[in-house]
Amino acid sequence: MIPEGPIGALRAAGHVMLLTGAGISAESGLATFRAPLTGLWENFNPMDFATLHAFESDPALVWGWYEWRRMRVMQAEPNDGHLAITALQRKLNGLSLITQNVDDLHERAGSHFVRHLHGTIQQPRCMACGKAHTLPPGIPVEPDGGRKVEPPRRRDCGSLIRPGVVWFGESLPRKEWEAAEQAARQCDVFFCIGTSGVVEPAASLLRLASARGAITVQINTEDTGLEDRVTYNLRGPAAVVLPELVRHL
Ligand code: BJW
Repeated sequence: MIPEGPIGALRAAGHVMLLTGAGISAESGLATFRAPLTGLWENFNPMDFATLHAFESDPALVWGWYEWRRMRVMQAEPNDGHLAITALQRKLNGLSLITQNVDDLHERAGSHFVRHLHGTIQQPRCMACGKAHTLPPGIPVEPDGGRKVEPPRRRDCGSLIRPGVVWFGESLPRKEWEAAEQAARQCDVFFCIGTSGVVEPAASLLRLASARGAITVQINTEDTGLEDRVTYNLRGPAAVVLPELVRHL
């Protein structure tokens, strides 16, 4: 049961911002990062897989892990949460969709102008010049997250190709970040959906929106510690709560 508050806020809003995290893709079968037992960081130390130092130390280990994750993304389908966001985007005039996710499930659900703060797993790039590298078509075949795979090299300069994601200690893509900050400053309603809110600077967007007077709404299956900071806390899976919210509009 959705309370009247967030429904009324959405109806009245001129500009709505959605910040999504791994939880929105959980019901598509993609692991989140910090869930007890099943989270990626429960089973793989982020310092061994999600830093530039890790890639430079053992490129095949890190590339193999991202190929395994890319395979999982390509096999996954958007869920009712992604689809509800697309419906929301069609219903409302001003909606900024900012995601921390590296998957493309928002796009495959039909959403437009998705801002990826932490990059995208389908768009690796050259280590030396940053130029995008096109991967061969088809789903990579990787049996698990532990197999090493040598990363490709650029033909012309021989430089290594790296995953197109943002690792710890790296800056976020400037244009994406500026767009996210601007949306957080301007929005009337801010939703954080399926994110633990622990990774900076993405987590600061809620504080920014809140400081600017936006109504803030959290959708999450668990407590995150943000409950006292948001105006409304909607407990439940995004794939259930979001379609219900859209139905009420
Ligand atoms: C459901 C659900 C369902 C489940 N329905 N909900 C200030 C203070 C402290 C530290 C820092 C700071 N500023 C910077 C830092 C360092 C660092 C950081 O934040 N560290 C903290 C973790 C301590 N940040 C950075 O390094 C960032 N860069 C940066 O700041 O650059 C400037 C700089 C440069 C040099 C030095 C210092 C600063 C970059 C961060 C990059 C994060 N990268 C990752 C990996 C991306 C690639 C990959 O996919 O492998 O991004 S880490 C990982 O966490 C991934 C995610 O996008 C990100 C956020 O995770 P998310 O989405 O919230 O997932 P979970 O698992 O945490 O939560 C899921 C939630 O869903 C849970 O709450 C569930 O309950 C819920 N859920 N099922 C609804 N069905």
